[in-house]
Order: sequence, then structure tokens, then C-alpha cells
Amino acid sequence: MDWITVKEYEDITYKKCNGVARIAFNRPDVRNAFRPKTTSELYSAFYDAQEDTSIGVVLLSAEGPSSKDGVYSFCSGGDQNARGHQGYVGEDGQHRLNILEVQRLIRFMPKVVIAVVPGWAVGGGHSLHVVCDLTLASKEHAIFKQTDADVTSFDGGYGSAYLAKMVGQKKAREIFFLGRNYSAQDAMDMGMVNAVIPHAELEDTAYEWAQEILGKSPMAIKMLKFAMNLTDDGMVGQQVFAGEATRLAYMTEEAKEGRNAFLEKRKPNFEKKWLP
Ligand code: S0N
Repeated sequence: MDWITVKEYEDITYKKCNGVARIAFNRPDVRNAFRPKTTSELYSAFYDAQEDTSIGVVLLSAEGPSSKDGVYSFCSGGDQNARGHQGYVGEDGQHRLNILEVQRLIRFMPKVVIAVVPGWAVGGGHSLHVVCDLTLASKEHAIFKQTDADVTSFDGGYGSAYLAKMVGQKKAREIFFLGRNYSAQDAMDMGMVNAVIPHAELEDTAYEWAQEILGKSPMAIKMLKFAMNLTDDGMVGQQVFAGEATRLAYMTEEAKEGRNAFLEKRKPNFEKKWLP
């Protein structure tokens, strides 16, 4: 694979190869915790991947291991050093909650996002894997854990309520209320991981899954993702799905006639085709 760096960032790496974008946390010495700079960079990279029509699948992964102790991490959530009294503080002194904007971009982007978990997925890092469409986890090193209730920095949205839809209410409550460690196999047995992969093969496998998805119909993949999101996303889910229905309607002769009639200041002739 010839990954090409798209843009140099400080807290993440961002590369592309054959229709796949790879966005990776790059703060391994703090278990890939995110600070406001990290979330801004994530947003920028995800937005670029969303807008690039050559990209169909995004891998959210992590660089590592830590240079201090060789431990692998996906993401350990919000950087507790950047956490002020009103939230996480950026270099400009502003308090932000912008990881939620990153979550929404992942959730609503018309492309498949795969979480590639090489190590710890903790707190807000756990929530990120939950919001991704698929999760692949390292057999040897992935550990899933929720510390939100330990540090009073909690995700009451997709990270918990959507997780409960994924693994069931009892398991989700156990994960959050007890904050235990779960292996990749435990996570797969619960239904929040798609496959447990030997660590050395994790990245290649993620790329292979991406290539398999890229062989499918882009429109079908997009509509299926939005359809599966719809029931959990309320009116916004309907809006996203319906926006795509409108886009498809624009492609019909009927829509062309509606637009032309307006521009030509005449009554539209829809030929009365009320299809069954
Ligand atoms: C990940 C854990 C379990 C790893 O344990 P391990 O292997 O024993 O390593 P440590 O020695 O603990 O850590 C190694 C070094 O990394 C630093 N570090 C680790 N995690 C963080 C972190 N999150 N922030 C800052 N530093 C971190 C350690 O300090 C250590 O550094 P050195 O080597 O210098 O001593 C373990 O590390 C752990 O439990 N980490 C904390 C996990 C955590 O509690 N995360 C926050 C949970 N909450 C969120 O993420 C909320 C997210 C959020 O932002 C949000 C979500 C929804 C709505 C709103 C918000 C919002 O913006 O507030």
C-alpha cells in the first residue's frame, strides 16, 4: 500500500490510498488522548475525506505504541490536562465540547467509517469507536473501558445511549457503572466489535475490508447507512435520509420539468405519470 500523506497535522496523521482515507491519533505517549487541537484536526481531516469523491471508506486508527512504555492505544478520550472548569480548553483559552462535532461528522458522513483499535479504547475514545460504522480490534492489545463515571466527564449521547442499543441495556450499564476492562473478544461477544484480528494483521485487514466495501454500490452503501441511522437519530436522521431522497429525485425527468417550467415561466407538464 502506498499511503500518501494528505496534510501534516500535529496531533493526528492523515493519509490516503486507493479510495481509502486513514486518519490516526498521534499522541501515543498520553494514550492518544484528545485535546481541542486534536478534535479540530480530526474535524478538518474527516471533512476533507467526506468531500473527496475518490474516498469511500475512512479508517479511524492510531499511531503507536507509546515511546515511554510500548503500550498500544486507540484513544483514551478527553485529555484531562486540557480540562478546565467549563470543559476542555484550547490554545485560544476557549472551552469547547467539539468532540461531539467529530462524532456527528462520522455519524452523518455518506461513507463507511471503520474504527481500527490497536490498544486502549477508553472514555471518549470508546465513544468514538461506538459511533463508527464498524470496529476491528487487535486480538492481543485492544482493551475497551469506560472511565466516564470515574472522572465526571461523561458522554450521554451516542457513547452511552447508542451503545445500549448495540450491546443491550444491561451490558451498557455494566460497562459504564463498573468501568471494567474488556478484551477484544469480550467486545465482539457483546456485539460492539465486528472482528478480532491478530495485531500484526490489523491495519492490512482494515484496508482489505475497506477495499471490499469499495467494490459495492456507493449509493446503496450511503442509503443503507442513513437508513440504519434514521430510527435512532430522530428528525435529524429523517432529514439526512430525506436529503438523499431529494437528491435522487433531482435526477428524474419530472424534476427537470419542474425546474424548467419555473425558469420558462409556464405551467409544468408532468405528463401525469403516477407510478404504482
Ligand atoms: C487509558 C488508561 C486506562 C491506560 O492506563 P495505563 O496503560 O495504565 O496508562 P497510564 O499510566 O494511566 O497513562 C499513560 C500516560 O498517559 C497519560 N494519559 C492517559 N490517558 C490520559 C487522558 N485521558 N488525558 C491525559 N493524559 C492521559 C497518563 O497521565 C500517563 O502519563 P505519564 O506517562 O506522564 O504519567 C488510563 O490512562 C486512563 O484511565 N486514562 C484516562 C481515561 C479517561 O478518564 N478519559 C476521559 C474520559 N472522558 C472523556 O473522554 C469525555 C470525552 C469528552 O470530551 C466528551 C464526551 C461527550 C460529551 C462531552 C465531552 C466533553 O468534551 O467533555
